[in-house]
Amino acid sequence: MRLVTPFETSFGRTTDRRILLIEVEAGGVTGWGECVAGEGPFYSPETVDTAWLILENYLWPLLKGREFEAASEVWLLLEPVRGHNMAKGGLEAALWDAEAKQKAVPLWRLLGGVREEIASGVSIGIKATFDELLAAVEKELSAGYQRIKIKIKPGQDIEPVERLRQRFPSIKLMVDANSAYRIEDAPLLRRLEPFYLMMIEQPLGWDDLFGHVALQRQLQTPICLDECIHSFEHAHAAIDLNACRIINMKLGRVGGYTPALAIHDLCRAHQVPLWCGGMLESGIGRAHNIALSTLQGFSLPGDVTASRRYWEQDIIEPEVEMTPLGTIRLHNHPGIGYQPRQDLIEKLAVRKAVLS
Ligand code: OSB
Ligand code: MG
Repeated sequence: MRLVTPFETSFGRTTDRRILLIEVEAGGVTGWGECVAGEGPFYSPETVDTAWLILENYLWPLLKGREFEAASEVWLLLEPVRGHNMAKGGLEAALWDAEAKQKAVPLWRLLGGVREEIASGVSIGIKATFDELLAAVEKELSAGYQRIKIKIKPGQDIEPVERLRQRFPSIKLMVDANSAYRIEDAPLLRRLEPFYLMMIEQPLGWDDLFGHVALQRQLQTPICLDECIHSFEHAHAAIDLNACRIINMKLGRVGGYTPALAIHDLCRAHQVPLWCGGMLESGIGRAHNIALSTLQGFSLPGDVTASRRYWEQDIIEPEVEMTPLGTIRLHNHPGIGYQPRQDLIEKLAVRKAVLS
């Protein structure tokens, strides 16, 4: 699927997405999930191709013919496979959708969600010029989005933030570095402090908890971890060691709803604010992110936005829409609450495997 606008981060530029969807038949109903792995191993070690291989050769055989009462049991069944969280997360999420449909309840209610409307923010990629960035920010603010996140990298950091802050003194503003800096850059990152950012997301190495502990000690601005949080144990360590003050939750990065719910409860117990991240998902992954964002602990606006920001035509019906107040309203249909458009999915599909 071609993105409406290419998306650039410190680790690369994405123009087209290759999206791996998982459709499961369980207990007489059909559930849908999306594996959020990227095209290359640049955000995390997984890719859409490794996920395909792991799903087919290792995850599916663990579930084949197994009886289970609830999707919450699936995470443990998949435990023999180490890592490959995005492959697991897509499969596990599809089974949660199936369970909700079987019980004829919206997935967000099955999960224990409490919000009928979630707050929406945007993630804006790195632009060639400041004028382009400014135009993008103005567009999103006038659409009503509640907070602006811009991607930064060395050489495109202090100046764009300073100029945006001058122009918009009172918006909720944050940056995401996607691991582009090293601890030696602490003095540079401290130059962001005067701009009272909500947070700096994942400044250091994708697996570097220790570095973030050292950096957070030198910063007033909260660090938010994204890439580093790939399990309950990493979330626990990050919180206990003060490696961050805020956590970005991604269903795929942690391996599905079961670990996401455990991390959610941990964050609530420690009063660590959470928000839901995004991975340039199609409508199916987007619908799951919306359901997850209804949990009590998701107290900050997430990177969960309307379909039209990404796609000319999304693969769900209806598409995800935002209210003028920068929120997304939940549906009360069973499961994820949006219908996959099978005709369009069929037309876009380049590869298909049926496992039984
Ligand atoms: O770091 O949050 C990130 C997109 C792809 C990979 C990593 C990230 C992102 C985004 C975009 O920031 C979030 C979205 O709008 O889907
Ligand atoms: Mg991020």
